[in-house]
Amino acid sequence: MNKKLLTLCLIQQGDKILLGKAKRGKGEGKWNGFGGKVEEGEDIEDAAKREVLEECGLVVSNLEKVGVLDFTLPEEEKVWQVHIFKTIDFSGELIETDEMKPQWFPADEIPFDSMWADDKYWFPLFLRGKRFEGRFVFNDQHIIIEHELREL
Ligand code: 6U4
Repeated sequence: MNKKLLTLCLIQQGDKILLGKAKRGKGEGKWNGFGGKVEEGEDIEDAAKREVLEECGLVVSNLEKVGVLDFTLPEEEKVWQVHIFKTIDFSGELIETDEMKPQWFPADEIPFDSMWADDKYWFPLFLRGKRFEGRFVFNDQHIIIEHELREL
């Protein structure tokens, strides 16, 4: 496998989306959904659930697969393939962890300027309930130099 598999889970309640401000990793300081690396032999959806629990204390179920995006990043040998899920089903107590500071955002107040640069391309599709796939190539200034995005 020449790709690194990652998950990203977006939790929705009414017109609000739960995001977390990352405290470490490549996305440090950015708002994003919850997620991380899929472990060797782990089911992708199970990895998505595990990461949500680890990062914000919630137990999620009924995940819906909404998108797959490939990212080419400088100084990363492997393409990052991010599997994006959405759910409205969650339980447990929302907590801040050493990885993420969670906060609910109204759908029309998503903080795109403090998110990964690709999010402003695909998030509108997600918010309209669409499924999508695509790929983005970043340069070392975190700028997108090439991209494709397709609604499914
Ligand atoms: P873990 O497993 O948390 O150690 P790590 O390799 O540190 O993973 P991290 O935390 O830097 O990765 O970032 C992974 C998280 O960010 C995943 O939820 C996937 C998500 N992600 C990565 N690139 C993204 C991008 N361009 N746009 C986006 N989310 C991205 O919206």
